Amino acid sequence: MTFSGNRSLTVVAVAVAAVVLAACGKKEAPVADVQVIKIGHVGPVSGAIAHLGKDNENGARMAIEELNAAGLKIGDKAVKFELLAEDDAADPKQGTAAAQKLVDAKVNGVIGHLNSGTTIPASQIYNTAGIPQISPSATNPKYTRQGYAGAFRVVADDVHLGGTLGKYAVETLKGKNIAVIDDRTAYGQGVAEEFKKGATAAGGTIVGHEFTTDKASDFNSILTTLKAKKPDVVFFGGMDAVAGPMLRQMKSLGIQAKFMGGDGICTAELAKLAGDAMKDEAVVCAEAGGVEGEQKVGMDKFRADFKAKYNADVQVYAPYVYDAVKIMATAMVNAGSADPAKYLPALKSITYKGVTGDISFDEKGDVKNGALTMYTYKGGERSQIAVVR
Ligand code: ABU
Repeated sequence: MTFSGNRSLTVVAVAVAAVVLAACGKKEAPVADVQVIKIGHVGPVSGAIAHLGKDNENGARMAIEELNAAGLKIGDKAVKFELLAEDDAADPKQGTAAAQKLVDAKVNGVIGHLNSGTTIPASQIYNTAGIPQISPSATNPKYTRQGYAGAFRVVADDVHLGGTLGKYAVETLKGKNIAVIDDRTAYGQGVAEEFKKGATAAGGTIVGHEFTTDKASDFNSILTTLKAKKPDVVFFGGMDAVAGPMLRQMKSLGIQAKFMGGDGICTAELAKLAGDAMKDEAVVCAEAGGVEGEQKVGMDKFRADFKAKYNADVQVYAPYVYDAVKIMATAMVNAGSADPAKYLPALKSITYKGVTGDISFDEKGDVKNGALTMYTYKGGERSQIAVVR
């Protein structure tokens, strides 16, 4: 597709009828043209994973506030960034409705959505409208494989994530008989299939694959079926809101297997959702990004600042959203324009040092050299195992 739209900035001629009170009397300040740059953000801030949507949205808010405090200029104009935050409730239909609303509002760019199942259908709408989109967390590979010039992602995809976890299940956890469950969403299904490929290639045997939904709360039937196959590892492709109750029911049924999942379960909240069903080091998951060495200083500071500001721990992806907003703004500054057609080339070629690491994009729009961070849980807290590439 081409980005032909000559989207004019929402240039709000803010007639700053500012009155300067000087010692000698009142003087009119010069009229200032302030460009309002609209950044859309979409995630589920209602429903079962609202805690994750709020985490992402707060990451965006933090970045926007800092950009405005920095008093940026784009070209020779002072700018003010405005966040247009929409709720898609992790539902594909609500996702496309939110996307259309942002297009109608003439946003200059979009950060989101959180879920693959909403990001992929929404990306078609942004692409048609010529609006660049950076997803901070959708990991289904299809998102950046549709040939859309304006689709970017700052995290690794499910091929990397699922494949690495599958290999880990066999080579490190010594899993031989491996059971799989997925929630049939674009994310859950995709990451489970990649996990199976990775586990099988490493010599593991998939003894069963059962299915649930992203709204289910009763897993007794599928867990009973899988228990009969004596798995030593159970992998779940889905989100933490389902994984928590699933872990509780595994405990009730006496299933001793290690529990694994992708980034969707790898949250601060999972330990609370699972309660006493989560034994130390019995759960292994991976975030689709990560930093090591000196870069940890910036990430640690971000986490501390975030906690101080929102009185909440980072769940998973707030730092990635924060970086995504700053990357989009940096591309606008570099291009001297917030017109999508003008700043898109600067976004494609960006090199950016963020709190989540060094970010640049490959020809598809995926982050180059994406990392994964493997975690387990100890004492109800996420505990890092290793950063792998
Ligand atoms: N990547 C995990 C959660 C978001 C998604 O891809 O659906």
